[in-house]
Amino acid sequence: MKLLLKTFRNGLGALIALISRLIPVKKIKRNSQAQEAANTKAKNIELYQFFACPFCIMSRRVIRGLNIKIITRDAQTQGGVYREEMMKETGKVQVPCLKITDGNKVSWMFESADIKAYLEQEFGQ
Ligand SMILES: N[C@@H](CCC(=O)N[C@@H](CS)C(=O)NCC(=O)O)C(=O)O
Repeated sequence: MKLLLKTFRNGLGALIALISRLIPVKKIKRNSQAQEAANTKAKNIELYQFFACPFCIMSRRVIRGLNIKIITRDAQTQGGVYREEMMKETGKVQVPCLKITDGNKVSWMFESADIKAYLEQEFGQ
């Protein structure tokens, strides 16, 4: 029963993720210099996520709207390198989560609302 529910939830999430990809997002426009600066800054950020998690789908839409490329890391696969890393570094697996690298300093940000606010502050206009 539990497995059935999990399968249903994942299937529904995957469907929502695919539909979300089909629905266009209004993207911020920048001049080429500003876009280059945003791209460079975005290289320091990684999104730890599950493909079909609704909160992750929302975060990915925010990222698309901000017109930046952020590397996504699969934290779902049991025993996977990114799931293990997240567990080791933060003590839990909760997605979405941003890993922000600033020189030698690494910080982890949970909560989709906080992630949205942070990204909009860093990359919004
Ligand atoms: N309040 C959180 C909720 C995030 C959440 O519930 N994430 C679920 C996936 S949808 C999770 O990380 N579950 C951990 C797991 O399944 O191991 C947010 O808005 O980011």
